[in-house]
Amino acid sequence: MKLLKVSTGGESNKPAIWIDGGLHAREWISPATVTYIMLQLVEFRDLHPELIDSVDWYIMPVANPDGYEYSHSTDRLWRKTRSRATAEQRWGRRACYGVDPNRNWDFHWGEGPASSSNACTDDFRGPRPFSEPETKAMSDFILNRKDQIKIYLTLHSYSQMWLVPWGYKDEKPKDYYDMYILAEKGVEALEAVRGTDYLLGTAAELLYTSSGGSDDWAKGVAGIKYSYTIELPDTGSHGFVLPAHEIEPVGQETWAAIKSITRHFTDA
Ligand code: ING
Ligand code: ZN
Repeated sequence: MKLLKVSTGGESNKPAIWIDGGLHAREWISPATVTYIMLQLVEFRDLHPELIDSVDWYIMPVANPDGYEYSHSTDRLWRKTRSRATAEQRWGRRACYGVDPNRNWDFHWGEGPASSSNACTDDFRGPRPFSEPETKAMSDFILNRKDQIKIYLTLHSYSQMWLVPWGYKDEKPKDYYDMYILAEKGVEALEAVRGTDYLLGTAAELLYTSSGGSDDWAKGVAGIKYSYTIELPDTGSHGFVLPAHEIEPVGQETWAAIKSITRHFTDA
């Protein structure tokens, strides 16, 4: 798995921001948007030097590389990883593949609805938390830097929503207000670019209750206060198969949002 660190070095206690994309294979706008963000951080760093000088960036553009490859070669709408289930994990004779990497994180794993124990479903939670090498590697990396990382962002699609934990239950974290206020800044900056409408709230309230998501783990276990899932465009007319001409505008508006929330940690 490839990870880009963008840093000017120097002090090692600068705030850091983590961004991952492509945890779900078919959500192609996500790796494309993360790539756009990498372009801004590396090639266009002179346009926003303060964001590079005072923050370290950890960026993983393709968090589910086997699934991503499979969605290109064989099944455009593949969601999960590509690990092969054992006979005990599936409910029939057919071979089944893949674990939903956004149900596999070790925080209230397997609780509640929208997370299946059947390996043949799209929301299979896996045989145990962090059964997948992808989620295991990401979580180990993040835990090693949990005090430095101030914002955890994971980009998914689709539905144009800025999701705040919790996803595993209806209640809100006790510092939900702070999380909401920062997210609101991001959404405002995003909407100012070309008027794209985003909804802001918890996954449980806007979509469905489901456990084992990465944002819940980043907040509940790693203790990263500002942890969000961003559901990129659109709202369903193209769904996962967003036309390529949307890559640049989605990149622009998402980057505007990320710049705006990052300033919370750079403007003293
Ligand atoms: N949606 C997310 C999913 O994993 C989500 C929604 C986010 C649920 C965070 C729970 C926590 O189902 C997509 N499109 O993947
Ligand atoms: Zn997703």
